[in-house]
Amino acid sequence: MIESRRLKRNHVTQMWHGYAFGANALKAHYQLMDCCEISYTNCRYLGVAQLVDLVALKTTFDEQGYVVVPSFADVSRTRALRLIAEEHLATELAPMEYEVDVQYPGAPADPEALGANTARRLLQACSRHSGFRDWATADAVQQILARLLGSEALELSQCHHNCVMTKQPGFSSATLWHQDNRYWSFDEQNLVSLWLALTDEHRNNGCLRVIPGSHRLTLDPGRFDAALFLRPDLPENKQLLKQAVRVSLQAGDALFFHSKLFHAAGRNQTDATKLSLVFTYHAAANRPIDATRSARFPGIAL
Ligand SMILES: O=C(O)CCC(=O)C(=O)O
Repeated sequence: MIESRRLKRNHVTQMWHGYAFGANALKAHYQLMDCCEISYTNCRYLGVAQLVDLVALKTTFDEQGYVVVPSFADVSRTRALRLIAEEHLATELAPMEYEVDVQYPGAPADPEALGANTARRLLQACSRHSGFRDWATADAVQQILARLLGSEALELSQCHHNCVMTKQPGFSSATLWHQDNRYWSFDEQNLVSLWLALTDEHRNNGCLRVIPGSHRLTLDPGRFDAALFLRPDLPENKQLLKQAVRVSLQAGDALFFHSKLFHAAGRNQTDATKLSLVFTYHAAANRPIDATRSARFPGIAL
């Protein structure tokens, strides 16, 4: 059902969703599109079994600022990554960020408050487990990113994201509308994040909402608050937010999104933990600005 909703939303996405698997599908696809370029990765080692039309994917990404690749990670890879995350959560393996640290709506107010030590993110994913790093640097991931960023030479930033995001039952907070460029200081505002759902993500557990096409907007500084969230009180922002759509994901689905795409997420109102593995990439030629948070750790060259 999720799939059919997506298909209705975007015909271009429909083309490659519809022809995602198998040799017959590939033949059918070529009959439909004789000039497309196919990346076929079927590699058990990587845990990726997916046929992706890179041309259609790039078209969707450029238009919408995001694109979903369903079942990008196969079931066993997704499970393995989820188990690592669950173990690190259970043992509170540092470095971690807690709900009280973010002070987002719904977060406990101070370190003594109930739920203050609820996990929000497992930080430094690439260095906390080789499984995370292998996923983040997998060939299939690189092929898509090279197309989206228009560069073969890529870097994975270790300075933000590079984490497992969690939304825990009970004490999770909401993230207000923002562009990820609030975290980044680079020569160019052109970074792409890869969000892999390790568990299903939907309305009730705080899945992402996005404003399609908003990565092409340039808004006056007055539209934002001091923390660079969109001000909800302004009529022009209210108008913009009417275009928001929910990005429901099933475990194993991957969302690629541009650092200028406006997005937000709600609280987890279920009794199960939501887990998402998130990394951000940029062209190697796009450099972090010295002495900013984006230059704190070296990028990982892909
Ligand atoms: O899951 C969420 O609350 C959204 C997180 C997010 O958008 C971010 O960290 O940039």
